[in-house]
Amino acid sequence: MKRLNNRYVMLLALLVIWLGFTSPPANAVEVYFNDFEGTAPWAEWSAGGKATTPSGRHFLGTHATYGFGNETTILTLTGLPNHTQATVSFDLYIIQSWDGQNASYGTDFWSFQPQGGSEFKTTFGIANGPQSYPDPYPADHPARTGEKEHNALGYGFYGDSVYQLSFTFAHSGDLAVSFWAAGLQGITDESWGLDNVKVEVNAAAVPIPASLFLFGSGLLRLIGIRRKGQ
Ligand SMILES: [Ca+2]
Ligand SMILES: [Ca+2]
Repeated sequence: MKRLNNRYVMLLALLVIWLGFTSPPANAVEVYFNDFEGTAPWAEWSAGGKATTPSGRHFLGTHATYGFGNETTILTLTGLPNHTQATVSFDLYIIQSWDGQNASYGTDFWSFQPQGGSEFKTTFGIANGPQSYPDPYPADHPARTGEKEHNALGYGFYGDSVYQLSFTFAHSGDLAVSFWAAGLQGITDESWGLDNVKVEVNAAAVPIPASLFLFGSGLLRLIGIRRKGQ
């Protein structure tokens, strides 16, 4: 009886190890990350090179210090694993005297949109408000609502905000997402940039192979026979 118990435990342990090695991968798979600390150019971006904040952080933008103005950049990724959903996360730098939908100095729009998907269009304010973020435009919130960092980037003219944004959407195939701003005053007055851009997809679960079921049922049958024979 003792021998059977030992064999039973050993077979069960083998089964657990086998299942452990062949179980489906975690749902979210990181397929892209860029903190823009490396060497430009980055061909996956339609516009933007290495920009540097006064505090010394490197980020994506077309202007060396200010990033982007009233411009669009598109991130394109190909050869992704099969998936049905994507998540794009990033830090958004809102730089200097943005005015939200202030009647005199706005409206300062910023937008994110996956190709073929719905647009998230909002406004940000630093010098003036109200701003729409964290909701889509139009909505009224005080300037800087939801910022993650306050004047951390070292800009002089009204300062800066860092926001952490994340969008999850139904998606398959190649990925193209656009980021743009419109309505801004001059580049030394109001600008923006991207940092720590991460893309994750929910890679399809790997089906458990039929041979594994046969192996498992074989083990159980073996245990059953031995037990009966005892
Ligand atoms: Ca960076
Ligand atoms: Ca403005």
